Amino acid sequence: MNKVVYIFSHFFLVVSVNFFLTVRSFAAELPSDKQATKETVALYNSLKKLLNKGIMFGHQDDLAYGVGWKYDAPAGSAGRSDIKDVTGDYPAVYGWELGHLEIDSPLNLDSVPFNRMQQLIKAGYERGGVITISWHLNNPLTGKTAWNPAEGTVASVLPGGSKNDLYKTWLDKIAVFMNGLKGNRGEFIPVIFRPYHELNGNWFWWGGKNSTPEEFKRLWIFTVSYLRNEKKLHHLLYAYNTDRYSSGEEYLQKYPGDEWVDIIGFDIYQRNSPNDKFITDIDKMLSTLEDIAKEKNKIPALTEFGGNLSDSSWWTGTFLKVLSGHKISYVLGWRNAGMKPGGQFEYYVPYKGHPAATDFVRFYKDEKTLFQKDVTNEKLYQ
Ligand code: BMA
Repeated sequence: MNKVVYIFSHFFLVVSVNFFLTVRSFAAELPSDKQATKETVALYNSLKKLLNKGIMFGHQDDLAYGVGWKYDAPAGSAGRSDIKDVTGDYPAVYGWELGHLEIDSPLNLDSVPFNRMQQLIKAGYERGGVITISWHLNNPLTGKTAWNPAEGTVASVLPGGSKNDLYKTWLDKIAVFMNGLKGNRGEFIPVIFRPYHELNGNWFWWGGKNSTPEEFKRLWIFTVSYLRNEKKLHHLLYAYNTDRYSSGEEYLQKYPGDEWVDIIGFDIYQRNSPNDKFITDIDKMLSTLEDIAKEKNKIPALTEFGGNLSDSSWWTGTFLKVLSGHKISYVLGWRNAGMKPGGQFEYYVPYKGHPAATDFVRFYKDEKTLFQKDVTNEKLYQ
């Protein structure tokens, strides 16, 4: 009798373990935040799935302004965009920036009103697009800009440092902003948060020689765990990103660990380098990034770029040429600021009438690139 009970319970155990494993293999994979909201988990899995389909195109501040215009969409319209002016479609990814939120300014460092930004984020999300947010936060030690690499800044914001309390109040403001991002059903809008970008460059107070790997990792982990565990934000995916780099070791030198990162990327600006040199450089970096992403089960992306706008066939002749050999989630063109107060003319994607606009339309029509209409069809949040 005992033997029968034993065999029966053993059989039951084997069946239930198998059942559990089967269910688990069909279930969605979780991002680094194990308590991420339903929509955030869906986005994370959609981004992974989409790697086999194409590369999403993104643009910073796309709905806020472009070359020669600012918030001039007629009330109730879908909103203006340089990308839409040229292609008839919006980008798939919308980049936004929180610099100066920490000092209670109503405008960000590029003069975008934060309340307007929240509305525009919602508009992009409701169309099925992806939201990513960077943060050029001021130097908390000196009160100067993000580009003020004063010695000792990173140590000062870590626990035990003189600016840790101040830094926590800045994160509290980030949390308030993020909590204000809600869709039509009251759900939180998932965000790819990209703080401390270009982390191997020396120009920001957190980057390059301005922090040791240990300090940077502690800064990253403190930030993510404060937002995740203290502020209970569960609609964020985190993007770790460098500037140009020359090896996988360099890329990972300040990597905080898999439990604090979802997306891995780098930023690149072609500036004056010739197209073939740019192709060789970016090709190598993308391959290394894809290898690291596979090994760590993360999502690779080109988190910011600027190309050669004076070449009217750059989009297909150079950029698409190199992208077509890679599987990355998205590329984010930097902002079309137009004429800046200091007299510098800054833009990174063609606007209506620009000599590269025709080629950009070819780039848009290529199967490999995904814009708003493509991702709306993909229902990334379901
Ligand atoms: C830089 C430039 C600046 C801007 C900053 C933060 O690359 O575009 O004009 O203030 O990014 O967005």
